[in-house]
Amino acid sequence: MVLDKKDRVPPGQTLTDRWPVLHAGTVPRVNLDAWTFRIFGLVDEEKILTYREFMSLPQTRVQSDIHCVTTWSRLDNTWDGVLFKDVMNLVKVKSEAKFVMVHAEEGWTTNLPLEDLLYDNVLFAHKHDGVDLTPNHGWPLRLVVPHLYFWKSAKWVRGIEFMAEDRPGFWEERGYHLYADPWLEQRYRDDPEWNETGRNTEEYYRTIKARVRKEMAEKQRPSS
Ligand SMILES: Nc1nc2c(c(=O)[nH]1)N[C@H]1C(S)=C(S)[C@@H](COP(=O)(O)O)O[C@H]1N2
Ligand SMILES: [Mo]
Repeated sequence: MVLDKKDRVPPGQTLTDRWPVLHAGTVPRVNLDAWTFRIFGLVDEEKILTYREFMSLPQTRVQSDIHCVTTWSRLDNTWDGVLFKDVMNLVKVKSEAKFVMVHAEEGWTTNLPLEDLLYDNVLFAHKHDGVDLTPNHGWPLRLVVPHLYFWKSAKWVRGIEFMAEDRPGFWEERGYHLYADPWLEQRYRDDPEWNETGRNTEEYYRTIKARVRKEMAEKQRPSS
């Protein structure tokens, strides 16, 4: 069944043909020779892949829509990369594992239920619309989870950690929803800033962004 374009846009979202760039902090400089992908946590044996090893895994092309919590959506994106389940098959995951923490450069993280990552269109992508990702969109590798708000689609991924219990990632610790279903508008959890900003998405986002920028600046300031 092919859905009408308007039926593919979740509540509160507006379509864009542009592809905005959004992240906390700066675009990391990545050295492919030193790059590794670590599979750890509740696995029988931890595994570390080099860039070459990761890129030699089975390649899949999928098409999907992007829904960002800041209210833009972009339809029909083509991604090339390696399905999450093909990466997971490299290890034996313990049966207690129910959640995954995705780890990116500079300690950035996001949490997801394991079963959501096993969908046929969830992959670690290195190409968008047929061309290599640019550094600001996550090169050399980013996760793509189309059915959740786009902050779950970690850029510059470096590893996955299997966990028994859910644990909030970077934005989730700062008030973003733990699950993030765009069709249910699961944008934020109830936190003081969300209520203080009158539950206005744009105002909240500005406030929380300002706080994160301040936190990051403090972290980057050389300690005396
Ligand atoms: N490592 C990392 N990945 C990240 C983020 C980030 O700050 N760091 N931001 C997320 C957010 S909020 C969004 S909307 C998307 C934006 O991806 P884009 O810049 O390619 O549009 O990346 C997500 N992945
Ligand atoms: Mo976002």
